[in-house]
Amino acid sequence: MSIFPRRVLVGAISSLALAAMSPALAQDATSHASHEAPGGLAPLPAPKGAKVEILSPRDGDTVGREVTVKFGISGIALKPAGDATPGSGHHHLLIDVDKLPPLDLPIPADANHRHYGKAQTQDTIELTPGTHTLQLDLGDARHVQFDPPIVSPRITIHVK
Ligand SMILES: [Cu+2]
Repeated sequence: MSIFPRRVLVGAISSLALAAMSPALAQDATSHASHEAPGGLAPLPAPKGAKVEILSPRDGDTVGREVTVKFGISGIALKPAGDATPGSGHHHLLIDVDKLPPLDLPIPADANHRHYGKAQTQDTIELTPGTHTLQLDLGDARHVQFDPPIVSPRITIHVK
């Protein structure tokens, strides 16, 4: 005599009703009624022929850790930040920046985006050994880039 194990067929799987009680977020959204783009600053048109250029160092140069960068400008006036003379701007040095910042916002001010709001035409910066890129980017009185941006070629330098 053998006892056959009885097969238990589970015919139906009862669904688990997870009663998730999500607390209602009572957030007031009325302040978003007149929503604007985060930047919203209109870039000024770049004067025809306006140019900026890194006069030194030169592309491909090997330099020491302290590097004096000389800024060239033509076809547009150099003015301090805050001076809204039409057709003028001030230099910004972009260090190791691959992509230009948004056009409708002031250029960020940080270690990689240096402002020369006193209309300086050069700066001595300190870099770590290795390869770095430098690029000039002109900004208007509000530190906003032009449209199209007035930028120098991006140069690569090697720091010993
Ligand atoms: Cu600036």
